[in-house]
Amino acid sequence: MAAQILDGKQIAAEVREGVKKEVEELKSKGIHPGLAVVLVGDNPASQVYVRNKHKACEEVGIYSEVHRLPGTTSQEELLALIRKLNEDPKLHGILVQLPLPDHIDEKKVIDTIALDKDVDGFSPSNVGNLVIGDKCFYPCTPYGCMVLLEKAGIDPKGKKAVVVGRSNIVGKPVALMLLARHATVTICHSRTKDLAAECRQADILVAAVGKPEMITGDMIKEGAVVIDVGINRLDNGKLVGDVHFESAREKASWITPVPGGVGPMTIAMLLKNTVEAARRRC
Ligand code: NAP
Ligand code: LUD
Repeated sequence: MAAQILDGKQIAAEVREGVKKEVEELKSKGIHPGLAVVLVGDNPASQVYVRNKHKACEEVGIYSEVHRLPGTTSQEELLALIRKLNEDPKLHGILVQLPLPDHIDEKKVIDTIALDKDVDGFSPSNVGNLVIGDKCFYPCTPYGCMVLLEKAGIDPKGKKAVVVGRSNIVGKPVALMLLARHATVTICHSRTKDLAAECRQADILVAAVGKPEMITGDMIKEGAVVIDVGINRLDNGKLVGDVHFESAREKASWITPVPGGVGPMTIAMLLKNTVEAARRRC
């Protein structure tokens, strides 16, 4: 039986509607949530994502400013801008779009963002709080994955979750969030011995690898829920995930499409975190 589609585009629209109401409520109390997005260089995908983040803010009434800096910007110039944004009371969130040019130390940049404005949730303290289950910002993409599961009515409790990928921005945090929801979690990576066997154990499979269509239907347990985080642009311009959609769909009970799955959720959860940051300030 073909899986049901977990429609990220639709669910993201619902999240944005909720955020819009929260923004109105905050504005009635005299608080206008604000976000700064910083883009360094001219990575075409980043340009699309940043434009969409700005548009999404405008739609829900969040004040948004985009700082577009040339790829030749020095690390010190970038850090100086972040320090200025840290001090700006109009701004509740600051996001520096990744990847950064090679000459800039990503860690230094993330460390410079004020903790209470780290709406990406990438700072070491925030991640530490996520690990110990303390109050924190959930990184937007993993947060989006969790909301997708919730909207499909899937409770991770007691289920076997397999996460393919261990990056700091997706794999590790999504594994921690699944663990916090009482799943039994396995994290796979490039040195995992038998990836297919690990994946076949999964009731919930999260793919965050960056390899087009590498997870195929034969690697999926009958009835599994498949969350495809991957965004890969093929030479012919087509956008595909890390999961081979057609074959996986025959096995899964639920599956996210690419595009229209996790991507739009990432942007919606950024809005949610920005409102949360504004709420915490008051
Ligand atoms: P990343 O930093 O490149 O991490 C990739 C992970 O996959 C690494 O942990 C790597 O293992 C693992 N891996 C690579 N080849 C593998 C293999 N053959 N078998 C098993 N594991 C393998 O990537 P990322 O930033 O997490 O992003 C992953 C994908 O998600 C990309 O397509 C990216 O564009 C997409 N993405 C989408 C969103 C969204 O909003 N939808 C957000 C962020 C990222 P090692 O650690 O051993 O190297
Ligand atoms: N850096 C992110 N870098 C890349 N897809 C995103 C993303 C929207 N600091 C920082 O925004 O959270 C971040 N914080 N990321 N990403 C990836 C990652 C970052 C990826 C995809 C989309 C944000 C998105 O809207 C659409 C979809 O999947 O339907 C497709 C858009 C297209 O390319 O056509």
